[in-house]
Order: sequence, then C-alpha cells, then structure tokens
Amino acid sequence: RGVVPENHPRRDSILVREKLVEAMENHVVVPQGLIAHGRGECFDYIIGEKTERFAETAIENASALLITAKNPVISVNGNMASLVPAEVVRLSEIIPAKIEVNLFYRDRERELAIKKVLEDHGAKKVLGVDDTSEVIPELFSERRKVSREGIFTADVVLLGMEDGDRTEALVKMGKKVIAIDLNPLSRTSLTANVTIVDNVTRALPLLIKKVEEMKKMKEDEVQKLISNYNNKAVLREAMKFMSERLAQLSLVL
Ligand code: PTJ
Repeated sequence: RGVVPENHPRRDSILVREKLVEAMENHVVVPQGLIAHGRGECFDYIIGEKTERFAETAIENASALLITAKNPVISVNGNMASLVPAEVVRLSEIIPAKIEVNLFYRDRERELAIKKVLEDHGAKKVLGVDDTSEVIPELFSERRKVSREGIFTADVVLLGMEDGDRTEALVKMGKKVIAIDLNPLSRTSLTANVTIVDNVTRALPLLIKKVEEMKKMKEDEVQKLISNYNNKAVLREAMKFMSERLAQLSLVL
C-alpha cells in the first residue's frame, strides 16, 4: 500500500485508515464502516485524541459491571474486529466474557471473515455465527439474530461503534449496555447504561488494565463504584469538554 512518510504529522491516523480499507477488501469491514470511522475521527479531533477524565470514569464503571456480571458478552462488528481484535480476545479471557459476532450488515462471508480474524488472534470460541437461533424483539434487520448462549441471555453487553436501534432494543430487554462511542450525541451514547466517549483503540487497552486491577479489589468496593455511577453526568462532562476545548482553540488562532 502507499508509503506514508515516517514524519507525517497524521501518520497514525492514516495507518488506521489503511488498516480499515484492507479489512474492507477482506470482507471484515463494510464501506459504511469507513464512513462511521470518519465520523468518529471528527469527534476524536475535537477531544484532542486523548482519553479524558469522563472516559476514565466510564471505563472504571464498565470494568466493575463486566467483572461482576453473570454472563458478560463482548459484541463484535466489522470495525471492532479490524481495529482491536487482540484486545477483544484478551479482555474476554481476563473477565472472562464470551465473544459474539453481531453485524448490522450480516452476510455469511463477513460472519466467517470476522470469526477467522478473532480466531487468528487467539479466540477459542466465537458465538453468533452458526448459533443465531434467537432474535432481539423489536428489531427487523439482520442485527436481530443472536446466540442463546451469548447476547440473548447476557446481563452485560459491551459494544463499540454500534447502531442506536440495537442499543435501545438491548436496553429494553433489561441488559446493561456498555458502549464505546466517540460521539456523545449518538442515540447509542444516550441510551447505553455506560458510555465510554473515547476511541476504541485507546479505550480497550485501558479497560483491560482496569479489569486486571479491579479483580484484586473486594466485591463490596466494586459494587459501590457501580451504585455511585451516573452516565448522564459523564455525557454532560464530555459535551462540556468538547465545547470548551473548541472555545479555547478559537482564542489562540
Ligand atoms: O460491521 P457492521 O455490519 O455491524 O456495521 C458497523 C457500522 C459501524 C457500519 C454500523 O454499526 C454503523 O452504521 O454505526 P453508526 O451508526 O455509524 O455508529 C458508529 C459510531 O461509532 C459513531 O457514533 C462514530 O462516531 C463512532 N465511532 C467511529 N469510529 C470510532 C467510534 N467510536 C469509538 N472509536 C472509534 N474508532
């Protein structure tokens, strides 16, 4: 692929784009996934491409929910599989949590391609490919198909770059939804129980670290974190941070 100069100021971002384009050629990511990524990049630019306090608070709570869940599931779509496959597998091992492929644009070729990426990164079991016998009520697309062992019976679902309808439907089913979404205004961000407003490439490594630390804490301390958490306050902080950062930048033009 085209050579990106070592000293290009946006080198990392360009390399991520190239990774996604390659994943599209391998049927892992859909073209719409590239558009979704561009929207994410824009919000990342505004927050300064760094994990901020509002994201750290959400990551801490996400970790508490995941380690105390009875049946936690990590939902994987094309963008997740291409950006953070190793981190998804590692996180699933340490929680431990199940991994399920769940796609907005589902077809056999993509299901198998995503399963393979996860297996190539060490996943022993990937749900959501040959076991989608259940449906999420109120959804009418291919996204409604889920595994009984996985999302259908999950109490906590972690997802990234997700469509708003499905997040709403999962919350209506009584599941605790943890969403990673750079856009604090999206329906997913607004309806999830825990919203991590951060890039999935930064958030997942931090979540892994947090889970490792928190597993050493006492159960009642972990429970206390969960009961003190307020997602609306986190979203408000994220929106305020973005607007204040833009206002500040406008002063130094
Ligand atoms: O692989 P499929 O078939 O399941 O399809 C996946 C896409 C991404 C096409 C589908 O879920 C979709 O259309 O998503 P949306 O509705 O565009 O939402 C994606 C959200 O993720 C947007 O709010 C983006 O701002 C955000 N986003 C994009 N890239 C990142 C991100 N959030 C965190 N980290 C990113 N790298």
